[in-house]
Amino acid sequence: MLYPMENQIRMVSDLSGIWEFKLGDETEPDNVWEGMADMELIAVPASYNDQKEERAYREHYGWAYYRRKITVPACWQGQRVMLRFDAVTHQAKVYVNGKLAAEHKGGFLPFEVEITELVPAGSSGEMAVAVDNRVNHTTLPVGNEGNCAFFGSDNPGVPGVEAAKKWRKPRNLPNFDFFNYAGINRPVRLYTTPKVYVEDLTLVPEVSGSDGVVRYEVTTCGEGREAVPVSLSVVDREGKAVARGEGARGEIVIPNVRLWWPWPGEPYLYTAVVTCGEDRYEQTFGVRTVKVEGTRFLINGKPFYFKGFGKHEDSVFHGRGLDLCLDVKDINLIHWLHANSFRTSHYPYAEEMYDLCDRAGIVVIDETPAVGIASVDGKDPYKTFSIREHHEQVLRDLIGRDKNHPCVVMWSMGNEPDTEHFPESAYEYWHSLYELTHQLDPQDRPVTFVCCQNNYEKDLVTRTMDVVCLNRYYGWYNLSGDLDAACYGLNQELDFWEKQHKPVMITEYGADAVSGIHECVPEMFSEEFQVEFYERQNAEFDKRSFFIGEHVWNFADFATIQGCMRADGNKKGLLTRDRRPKMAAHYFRKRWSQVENFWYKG
Ligand code: BDP
Repeated sequence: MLYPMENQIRMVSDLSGIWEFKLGDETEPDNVWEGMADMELIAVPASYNDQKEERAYREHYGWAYYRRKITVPACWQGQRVMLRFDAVTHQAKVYVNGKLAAEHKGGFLPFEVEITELVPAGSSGEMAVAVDNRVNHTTLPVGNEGNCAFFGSDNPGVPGVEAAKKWRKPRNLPNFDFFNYAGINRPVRLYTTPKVYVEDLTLVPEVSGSDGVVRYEVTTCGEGREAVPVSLSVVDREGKAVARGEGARGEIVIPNVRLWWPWPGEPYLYTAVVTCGEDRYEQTFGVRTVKVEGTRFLINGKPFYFKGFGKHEDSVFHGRGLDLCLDVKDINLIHWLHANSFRTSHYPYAEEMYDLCDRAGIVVIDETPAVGIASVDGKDPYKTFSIREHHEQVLRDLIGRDKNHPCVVMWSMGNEPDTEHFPESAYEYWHSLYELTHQLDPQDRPVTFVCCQNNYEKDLVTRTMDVVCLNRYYGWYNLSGDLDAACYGLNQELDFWEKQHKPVMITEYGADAVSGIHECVPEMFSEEFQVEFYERQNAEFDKRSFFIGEHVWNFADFATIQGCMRADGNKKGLLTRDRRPKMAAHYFRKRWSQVENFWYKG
């Protein structure tokens, strides 16, 4: 789905601002307007959870309602008018003037609906959005039904505890370690297109000698579109047209192409300008190649070493809501740290972030929200969860949204599913999605998923991915505090992976460190331990030629559900939640300044 853009043809009206809001309950709204008295105020875009000092907001379970007036200006007459939501978490029903106009499942990808007839140009309408924040065995991410909390303290079987359960209110029990922030988390916009319009654009850039070769396809829509001429021209950074194609599809050549390189190389961007009759759409793109060859990950034909993090969209007050200032700050911090990449753990991020990464030369592993696919009560999640269809849809929509970004170099289908206890089911599930992902991506980028600490000898899936991505907590969750033993365990495992002849990277490793706790003899939770943890394990990674990258867990501290394993959230950040560096940030800044993007392992 194309990002809504403003240019000399298309108009955009941003609906960010103060909306009206009310918490609902578990019942699906029949007539959403009935619950609309006594509304409160809420900022959009942002999660609702931290906007008011009430447990009901923080721990809400079920539906919530948003309302505002929308106006379509009279000067939009004759245009097609779209209403677009960049992300509503996790499920949405949109009503315009009392009519259900759109429904969407999944909290991290956009959806849109045409409202040209519903709200004619020159008039206003009432819009209500019902949002459901429940996660269960049909949603991605997955929530646990029943009383099995992720970091729970339910003590099954203990009499008093069992008896107390009847007092437990229904609640979200996320099977994932980030706070279940919900609401209208990303912008809502009205935008126009002419009646015959560009619906989609696919760009597949390749390199041939010193030239760039771009295969393109423009999908157009609207009555009479067959007769409307389509063209695409490529404009360089100075605004000069460097290639042109006529027709909805074709192949064009950019002579003496300038490639997109990860920072500190030059992330050169071109703009594809598409016209379709009256309509016009502009899309920036970069020319770069991505390929896995043997145990190497090649960008523009050179072996790349990933230096970076798993991140979260998470900030004070906004929750998971779009915060452009924070995104820019994070990009600058990534440069400050001499990092070159991150994974959008554990869901697709806001579109604006990918644009920033394109421009700033930051490499992205783009992840779906498939997190928490783990066995409950010993049952096979692949047989008991109803997620496959939704997962396929998410992959379609994710690739549809992000396919043209040069920053995206690999797709991650999900994070830490069970691959050990039901290895055959896991293989069947993930391998069919792996094939689908390859089919769906016009650029056919590498595909992976991220595997959790497990019995890697039993796991049949991880070894078949294009890149083996490992989340490992040697020295933290296991062999806690004992870094000698941790390094021994890690090396045993690395010996196993060496024999698989695949590129291997660590996508998570880390230790909680509470900013300000210092020790002469480093122990867990101190800043010194966090540094030592990384120093010791990085020294092992450096010895392995097939090892293509280190992604620290996490870029910054972040909010989680309360539980006996978390004090004010997860503290594995190199930075605090308000982006102050811990000692480990300074350690990595120095290390990564000496680790080149290319040829680090020769
Ligand atoms: C990993 C998860 C990540 C957690 C991390 C942790 O992928 O979401 O936050 O552990 O426990 O297993 O810190």
